[in-house]
Amino acid sequence: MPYDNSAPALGVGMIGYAFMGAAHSQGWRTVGRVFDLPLSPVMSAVCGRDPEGVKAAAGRLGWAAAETDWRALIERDDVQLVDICTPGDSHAEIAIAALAAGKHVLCEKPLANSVEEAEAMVEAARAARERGQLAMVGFNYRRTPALALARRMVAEGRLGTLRHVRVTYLQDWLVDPDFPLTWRLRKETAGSGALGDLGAHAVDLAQHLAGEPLAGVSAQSVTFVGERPLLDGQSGVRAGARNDAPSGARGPVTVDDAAVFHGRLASGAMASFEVSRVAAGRKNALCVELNGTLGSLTFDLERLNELNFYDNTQDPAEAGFRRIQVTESAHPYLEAWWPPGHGLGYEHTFVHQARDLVHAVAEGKGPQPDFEDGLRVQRVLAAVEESAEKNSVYTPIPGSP
Ligand code: SOE
Repeated sequence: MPYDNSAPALGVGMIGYAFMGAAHSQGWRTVGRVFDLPLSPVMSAVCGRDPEGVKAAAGRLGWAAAETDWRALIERDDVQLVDICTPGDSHAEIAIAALAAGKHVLCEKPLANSVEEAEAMVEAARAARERGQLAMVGFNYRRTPALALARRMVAEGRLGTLRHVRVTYLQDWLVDPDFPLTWRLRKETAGSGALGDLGAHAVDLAQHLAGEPLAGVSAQSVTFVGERPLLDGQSGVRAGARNDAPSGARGPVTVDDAAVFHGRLASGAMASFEVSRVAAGRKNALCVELNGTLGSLTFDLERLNELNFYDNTQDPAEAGFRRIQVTESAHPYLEAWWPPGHGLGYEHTFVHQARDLVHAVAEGKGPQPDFEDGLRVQRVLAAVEESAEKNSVYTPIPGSP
């Protein structure tokens, strides 16, 4: 959808239009209206297999045209950047083809369904980088202002030497045993369950906030509900959607419902993780805690405009956690938004992601997180699966110190 911005156009084509596609569309629709950008994103075309569905989505989400074949979308002259919002089993094929077609790529997380696919994507991104193309993976939570502030504080040494990084990411949309067998519950489409869906964010954030990789892990994972109602035709639906027409038949769930794992970061700090989609009452509870020799930080996505800081250099008589309201123009991304004190939400992380990617394309550098970051996470996910299969045997992460 065009808007008044005199900067040169950057044509965007998006593949997939369910939950993540809607979130990315929100980012592309809004970014040029809030931030001053060196390029003006134009929502050229969206792609999906169902002709009626994709046409309706184009209208609803603000895309100028609809395609039903992703190969046609990546060949379009009005598309310079391909945004991949499909299930993980098609990420590698689409991203590699889009890079070969000379396009920049934004790919949803987790980067792929296997380490091998992620390695091939990194290879393709490296070759494309030589030609000036960029490839980014969508770990959007890095761009929550409070977590961007946390990253800044850790990098400035406000926490001293890190001792603990603790990340839990809990949801409850699979508590109901009759929730249908969507693509997110099948290994061949999603790669893994809560692990790839939520654990990918948790691992990326731990490594990003600490500024160092995990060296290895010991893990347990579990599938509590082994069979779920089949969907008619087994088409995927957005997370949270209910099956209105259950056929009565059930099929096997082939991914985890929950996983718990721990390990050490390269510096020796302890890192621990718990991810679940069956934690009743936890809706989108991504909680992060960092403890260092000079202080601690805590964050909860369900209160995303707040960051709690314990400064261990304070007078002990007055020491205590201080709640920083991350709503001020001094905070990351917030100068462009509302007057002081007015908070942001989930969707703003996608606007910030689009902002940073547009800058990276214009400046020809970055963007972070790139496909190498995505591969680093993928290796951790694979190590977690391997360790869990071997009943928690410590599993080193290849390539980590
Ligand atoms: C579903 O569990 C989901 O939408 C994830 O796939 C997203 O990455 C996360 O941001 C919210 O939960």
